[in-house]
Amino acid sequence: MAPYTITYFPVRGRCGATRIMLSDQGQEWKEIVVNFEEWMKGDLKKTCVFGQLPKFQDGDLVLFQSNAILRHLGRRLGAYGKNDNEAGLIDMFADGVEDLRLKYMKLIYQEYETGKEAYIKDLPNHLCRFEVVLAKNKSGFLVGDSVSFADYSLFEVLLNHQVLSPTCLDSFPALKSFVETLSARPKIKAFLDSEDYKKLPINGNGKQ
Ligand code: GTB
Repeated sequence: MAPYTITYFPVRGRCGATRIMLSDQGQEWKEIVVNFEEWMKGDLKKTCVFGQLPKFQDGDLVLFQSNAILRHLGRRLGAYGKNDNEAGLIDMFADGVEDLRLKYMKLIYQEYETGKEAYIKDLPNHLCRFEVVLAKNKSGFLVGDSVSFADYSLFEVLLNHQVLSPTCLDSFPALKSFVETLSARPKIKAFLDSEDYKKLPINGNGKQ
């Protein structure tokens, strides 16, 4: 039986990186899909610690907050660095990815019509931070020489940005290679090619 259960809306959204991570790590999980109508009844919301999804179960452990879920899986599956220093750096990059994700979500959910052009123009100023790190760390990962939860989070946010602006990585060779390399990892490739992945919209409002 799959030890993990994800309860979330029928979107990639805040579970995109978790699903990619679980796939790459050879894990199975169960999905409980909550449609908006069901959510609006309010019964499930009342049981969620912050009144929001995703909810993640690992046996008896129940977690909310997508980044706490990623960190938990990082510890559980050995994708949180080799030592405390690497873990600190991984946290730092994961928080940097979260900053970019929040900007992206603000665009998608609040400013898409009025702000898309300016967002894409400003995007290199954010992507260049990660480009520098990946160009320096020859392993192809953000930290050390193995994949971490921050890599999955960055990878997923970059996939979304390539949909928003297909050429956005053209001036960032290290980021481009990072996306190509992770996309080609056999378990990630199989997941990205799957109907389970393709059938889900990136965001809840249909914008991308
Ligand atoms: N910090 C939290 C985390 O990282 O997990 C943020 C979680 C969050 O924003 N959850 C949103 C939620 O539960 C869904 S993600 N919203 C319902 C509520 O607050 O009552 C974004 C999202 C928006 C809309 C849809 N949709 O319409 O299907 C799906 C996902």
